[in-house]
Amino acid sequence: MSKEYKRTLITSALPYTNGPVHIGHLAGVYVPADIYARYLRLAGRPVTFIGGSDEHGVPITLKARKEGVTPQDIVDRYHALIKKSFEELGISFDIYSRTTSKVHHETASEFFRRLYDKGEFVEKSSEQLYDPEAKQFLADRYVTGECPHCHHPAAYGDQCEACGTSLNATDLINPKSTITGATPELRPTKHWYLPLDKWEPTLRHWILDGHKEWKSNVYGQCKSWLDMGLQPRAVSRDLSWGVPVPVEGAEGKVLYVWFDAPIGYISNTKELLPDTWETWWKDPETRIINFIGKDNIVFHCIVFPSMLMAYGDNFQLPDNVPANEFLNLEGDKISTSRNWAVWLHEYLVDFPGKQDVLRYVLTANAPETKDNDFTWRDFQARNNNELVAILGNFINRVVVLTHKYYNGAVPTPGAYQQVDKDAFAEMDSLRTSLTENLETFHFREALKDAMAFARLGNKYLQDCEPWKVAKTDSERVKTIMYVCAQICASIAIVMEPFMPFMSKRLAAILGDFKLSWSLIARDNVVAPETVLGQPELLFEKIDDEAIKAQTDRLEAIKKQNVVDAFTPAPVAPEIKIDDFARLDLRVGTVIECEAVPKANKLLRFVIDDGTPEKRVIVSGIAEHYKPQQLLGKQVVFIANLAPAKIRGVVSQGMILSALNADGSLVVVGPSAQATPGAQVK
Ligand code: B3M
Ligand code: ZN
Repeated sequence: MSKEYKRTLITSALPYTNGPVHIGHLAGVYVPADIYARYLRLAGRPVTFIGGSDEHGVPITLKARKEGVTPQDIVDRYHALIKKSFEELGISFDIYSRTTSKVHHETASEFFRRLYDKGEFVEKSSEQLYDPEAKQFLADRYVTGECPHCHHPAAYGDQCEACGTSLNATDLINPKSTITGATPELRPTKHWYLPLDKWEPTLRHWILDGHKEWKSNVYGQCKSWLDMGLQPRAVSRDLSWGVPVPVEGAEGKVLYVWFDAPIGYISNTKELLPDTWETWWKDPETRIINFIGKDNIVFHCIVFPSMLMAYGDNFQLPDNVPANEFLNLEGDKISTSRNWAVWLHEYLVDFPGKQDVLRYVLTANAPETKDNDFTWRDFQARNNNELVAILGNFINRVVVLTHKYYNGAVPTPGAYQQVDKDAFAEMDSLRTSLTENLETFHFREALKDAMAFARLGNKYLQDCEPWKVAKTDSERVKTIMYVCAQICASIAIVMEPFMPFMSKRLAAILGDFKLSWSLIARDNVVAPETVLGQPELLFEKIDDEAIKAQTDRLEAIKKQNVVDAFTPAPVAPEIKIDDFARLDLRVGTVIECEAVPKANKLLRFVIDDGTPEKRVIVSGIAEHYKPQQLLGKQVVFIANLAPAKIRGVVSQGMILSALNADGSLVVVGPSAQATPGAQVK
């Protein structure tokens, strides 16, 4: 931060209300934004923390159509769910509003209108896919068809989920509208474009020269966008859900969701502070910080700033955009559509009262500089080995000992020895490092510094050994326990941004002092005679069973996803009836079955094929069937397959089976009893 600011406006990306929020959103955006907001408040610096739901866009209309409800129903459902779960996690928004609000519609509409009136847009016609039956233009997501790359039969107009290729709807083979099934046709449509190229020199100077301190992932992305050269970008869409384009001749058109959503930050500030909102947006002494995920960088660093500059009127650009990378889950990309996520609202039910644990783990493991992985094992280990064993343990020892020696009343200290002075000095230097890390958005490092206060406390106790000293020097014990109470007080403060629930409980135990950043490492924050609350466990161990329930759930989802993703293999080249007639398929009854020694995949069958000789067939299905499982069952086999020697056994044919989507295998047999040796035609 190069200059002194009077106030900080913190925004956090507005989540789409087409689903609940998950740990990826939390680690990337909301937990860091909340840490920063809480830190500034403790430091006594004016701050407004803006949140809200992004309720427009195509995915919401698609979800509504799929469920047979209105888009409004969808956004009402998820806005309520998201808002409530954020509250429960302690995300301390000053406002959490929504882009369907009246204030927002008016604000976004006025914003567009002003740019339009100032001549900041260019109007352009282009050809787009149109559904002649539904009589509407189709967003890419509303078109499906065959993927031109992998020939998956149901690729979307913007992407094939089978092979991952990005597509244009017009690339699809045999495209169909998902609304009516009709074949779309190309029709011209008019849209408004914001010429980003006009702002390129200003953006270049502002970011590349002026903000070298931005995180390298953010700076790097901006630089590569700018180096590629900016193009005009359409800011309207043919869609019925959104903020209507407020000009004549724009029926059936709405503002592009990425045009209206960032204006939501402004609308929500307006709703919170109807009289003073402009100070938070237009005064150069306001510092604006946008917390976002990496997929939002271009919109926050290029598009929205261009919109603000086009609007003029002294709107301030962000001073920093600390975007995070992505969090993965158990080694796989988090995905709403594949249900591969830990959902916040479910976590809150499965781990009641453990909001701080999630906040802690997501911060300790935050994807600040690269993508990172959340695993339930790591979650358990961090809780048990760090929160319980280091932090909870120190506080518990202090409270228990103070009750044991002094009925809970903090004793009056005597003169300090070197070890006591060292403890304060060390806390002081930790405070410097902690503050520096928070100021520069290095929250993982900041959390390490905060935990170092607890480590320091444990070490102090271990070095001073009050339980031994008590036998010889009761006055010295008073000083030790007094210093311990001061360390606990510093812990309550430094942990507040990260774990506000435990911090509140700890402050209550310490006599409910008012938390303030200026009190870190200070003496006499908890005064002598203060009676400490009863010992309580601030953290509890999380057992293997709770973790297994979560990993089992993920395992089941993974299996389900494989089944859902199944598409039948392409049909083999056509054959003639004569080709089929050469194949001699028959029914037989299994009369013996045993494992083939030293071959873990093979079973040796003796089949009653209606002949006195019977028939031996070796089949590679031992991973799917135990030998006795198929005894007495009827199977279909190829009778005229040339015999082959497999592991020393001559196999006279092949048993037919089907491979299921989930990888399991079933042997094929007749639907009712058949005569052994009967031909299958
Ligand atoms: N809703 C995209 C997202 O959740 C979008 C953010 C808007 S911030 C103005 O990734
Ligand atoms: Zn494909």
